[in-house]
Amino acid sequence: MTTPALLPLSGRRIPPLNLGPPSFPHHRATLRLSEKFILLLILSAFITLCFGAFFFLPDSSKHKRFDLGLEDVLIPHVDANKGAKNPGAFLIHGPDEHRHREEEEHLRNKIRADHEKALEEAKEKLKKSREEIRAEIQTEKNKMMKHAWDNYRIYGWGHNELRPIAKKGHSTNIFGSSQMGATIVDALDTLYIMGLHDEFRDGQKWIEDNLDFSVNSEVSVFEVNIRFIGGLLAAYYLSGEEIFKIKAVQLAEKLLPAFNTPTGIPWAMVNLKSGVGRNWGWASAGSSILAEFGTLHMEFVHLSYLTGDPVYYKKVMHIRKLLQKMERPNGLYPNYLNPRTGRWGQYHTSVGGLGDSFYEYLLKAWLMSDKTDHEARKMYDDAIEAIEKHLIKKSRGGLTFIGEWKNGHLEKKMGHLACFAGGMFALGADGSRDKAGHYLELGAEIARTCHESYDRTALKLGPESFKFDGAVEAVAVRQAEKYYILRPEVIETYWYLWRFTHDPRYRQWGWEATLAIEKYCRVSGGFSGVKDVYSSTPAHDDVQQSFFLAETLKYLYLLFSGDDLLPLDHWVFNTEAHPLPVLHLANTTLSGNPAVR
Ligand code: DMJ
Repeated sequence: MTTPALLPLSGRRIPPLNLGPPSFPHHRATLRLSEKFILLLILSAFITLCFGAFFFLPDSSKHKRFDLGLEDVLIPHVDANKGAKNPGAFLIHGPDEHRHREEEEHLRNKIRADHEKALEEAKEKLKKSREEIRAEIQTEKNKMMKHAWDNYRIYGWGHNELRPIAKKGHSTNIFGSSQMGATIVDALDTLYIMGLHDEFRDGQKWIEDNLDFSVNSEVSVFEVNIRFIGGLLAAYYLSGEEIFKIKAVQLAEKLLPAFNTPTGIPWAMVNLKSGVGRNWGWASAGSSILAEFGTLHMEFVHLSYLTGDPVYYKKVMHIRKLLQKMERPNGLYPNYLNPRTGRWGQYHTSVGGLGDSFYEYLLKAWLMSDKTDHEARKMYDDAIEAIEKHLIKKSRGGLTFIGEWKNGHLEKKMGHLACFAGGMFALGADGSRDKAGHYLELGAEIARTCHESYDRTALKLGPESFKFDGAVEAVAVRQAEKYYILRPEVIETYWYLWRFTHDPRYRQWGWEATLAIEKYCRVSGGFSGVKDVYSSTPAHDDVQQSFFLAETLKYLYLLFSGDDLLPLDHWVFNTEAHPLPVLHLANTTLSGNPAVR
């Protein structure tokens, strides 16, 4: 296969942070905003020191006051036996006077020495090259990622996830029964973006040597698509390493049998070896889930683009056409669709779990097509209009929330997952039917509500789900909804809002979340979720989710980086935060172009 014209390939070498294809704006030669900020900090530290010196070094007016005999009153003398509270301790008695002056002299010398040392350090810092300063900033910014990755590397290598307290591997049924290194694949692009190139190469080596999809293992089609195919494609586009594309295509071939249903709506799960598919036992009337079969488009379009094989594109377009033909109660898409009968299951609509990324992918299909996929944009606009009409409300206290629609009734409950919608509304504002300002505002309101859900807890971390019920606002009520599992959605929304508004509150809120994660989720073996965000002494759940490395830490990093890092007019993030480039498909037909890219 030839190399896609889109890519800046450089053989086996991982190129520096030149993240875009040749037509993309290159990394600026000048210092980024954050670096300028650090330089400014150093400079202001220097100035502060000078002021400090001015105020703290011996000053003659004080000596004059001593001469006037006021020193007894002005300088408290702490008697080790009696303590400063003893009124007598303020008096300096004759025999102590000499010792007191010696102590003062000693203190002055110390301040002077400290001052000179700090001054030297500041001077040294200013002597450093731009590259050295940049490297130091990088180290500070990716410390959390290093901690998460290094511990996974030590205790969970090759397993899907990590138990950071038990210090061993972990997995759930979404990844099947095999060790597929989900954390490695999910984390690759974050490592690359953060400049952790040794770690990236380490991950790449594991993938080359170990990642094998011919295993008798039943996996979630959706999860494997967003984390593995999305992760591999992003790693390929960023690094240009062919191995990632090869693995992504191998895996996609293994997922194709899931589409062998009477309607072409895929099963939720498929056995990678036998190709046998089935749905989750808990899903209404044997249905497939909207957010699962509706979150394949981005990756599958890229697969057809990269391989020249239309099969992937056709599968996802078939799903879209089928959905377009279906009647929608109140204009809303229910979360459940039976892949045998093609009928809706329970009439439950949500922008949180079960529905969320379906809406996200309609918008992103349009963005990814360089805004030419008008069909996707219209489906998004229509869906959001119905959602706004039926699901979005304001609480008594003035918080905008997205409820869940169940059989004609609005449940005033919002999931942490639904918090991603703040970012989605902001991202979709441009291109909306004359309502750009409205959607940006709506995105900001959702961000505020989700921030409140964090702020109203003991840990300053958000619960899995929160209610709006009478006096209860943005607070979890049931014990089973009080956990935080290192999810990214709120930070994701802060980042999009920051990119579009540059309102400092989003960095402030992101910083609050960072401190809370550091304080309550960091353990010696990595990062863990917590079971109750309202308890000031929370128990850990002992799971370091792969999406923490793929999404949460990446969004935080981007929130504190310049806008020229992965600009949004060139990159579209899949629902697991894996960046895929905008496709300029002017003369390309994905549905059957034999050209191999
Ligand atoms: C991620 O795997 C993806 O963001 C998905 O769309 C739903 N949420 C989880 C993390 O919370």
